[in-house]
Amino acid sequence: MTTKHRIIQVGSLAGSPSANKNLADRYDVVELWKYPDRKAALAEHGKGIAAVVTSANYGADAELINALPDLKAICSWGVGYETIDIQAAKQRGVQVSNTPDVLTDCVADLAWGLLIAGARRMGQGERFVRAGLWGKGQVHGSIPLGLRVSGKKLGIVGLGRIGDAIARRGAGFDMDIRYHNRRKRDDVQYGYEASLTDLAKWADFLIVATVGGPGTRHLVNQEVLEALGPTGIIVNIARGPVIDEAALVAALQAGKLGCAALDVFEHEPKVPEALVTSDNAVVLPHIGSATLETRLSMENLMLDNLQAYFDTGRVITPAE
Ligand code: 8YV
Repeated sequence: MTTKHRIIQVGSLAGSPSANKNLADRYDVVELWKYPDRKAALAEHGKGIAAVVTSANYGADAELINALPDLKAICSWGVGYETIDIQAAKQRGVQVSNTPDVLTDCVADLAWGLLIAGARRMGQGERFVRAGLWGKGQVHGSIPLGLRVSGKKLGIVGLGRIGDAIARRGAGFDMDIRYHNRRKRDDVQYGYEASLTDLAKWADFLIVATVGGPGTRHLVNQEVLEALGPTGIIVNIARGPVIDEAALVAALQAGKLGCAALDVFEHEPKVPEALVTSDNAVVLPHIGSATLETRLSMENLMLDNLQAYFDTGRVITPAE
C-alpha cells in the first residue's frame, strides 16, 4: 500500500462539484481553515508539506509560504492569482499553478449576460413581474426604456484570454470594438486606445476583463467613469478593486454614469447599499466561472497540476 502525500488545503472548495472529496480521497489533507489558530496549525503540520492547494479567494501569503520549509508547489483553483505572493514563492523556488483557459468561455458569457441585463433593464423587469405589478401598473413608465445593444461601440479593458473571448462574441452583435491594454497587441485587428479615458469617451459600453492586483487597482476611476457618461454602461467580471467603487457609486448617483453591471466588488462579499438598491445596477455574487462544466474543468486542472507535481516535479500550467 502506498502512503498518500500530505498536503495543506487552505480553504474549502465547496464551489466545485467534487474538489474537496477528490482531494480527501487522493491525499492526506490538512484542512487549514478548520484550525482556529492558523499559525499554530502551520507550526504543527508544516514540516514535510510539499504542496498547498488554494484558490484566488484564499490565496497564499508570504507568511504561509515561509512557514512551510519543504514547500515546492502551490496549486490554485481559479485563474486569478493576485492573492498569491508570487515573489515570496519565487524566492523560495516554489512553483505556482492556476487554472487558465478552462473558465474563459463561461466568464465571457457572463460578461455579455451582464451587459444585456443592464442595457435591457432585465433585473428591473424581473422585479416588476415578481412583485405582481404586471397587469396592475404600466410596464412603460414603471420601467424606463432600455438601450439597444447590437451595433454599439464596445471598449474592452484588458485584452487577455477572457477579453479576447468577449471581443469574439461582440462580432455576433455587430459591434465596433476597441481595447485598452498596457501594450498594443500586434496579433489583433481591434483598435487600440493608449488612454483608458479616451476609450471610455469613445465607447457606449466598457467591459473590464483585466487582471487584478496592485498594478490595476482603481484603473477605472472617476475620470474614466464620467468619460463613459450618462448613458454608458460599465461591466466588471474581473476584480472589484480595478474600479474605484466609491467613484462608481458617486457617478451613478449623480447620473454621470448610466449603469453598472457587476459580478465582482471591491470588498467582497460586501456590496454597497447604494448599488443593491439602484435600478441602474446589476449585481451578481462573483459567479463568472460558476457553471457545472467549468467548475469541474477547473477542479480537474487543479488536481492534474497537483498530481503532475508529485509525479514529475513540474506543474502543468504555471501561473507565470
Ligand atoms: C473563482 C475567479 O470563483 O478564477 C478566478 O480567478 O475569480 C473565479 O473563477 C474564484 O477564483 C474562487 O476563488
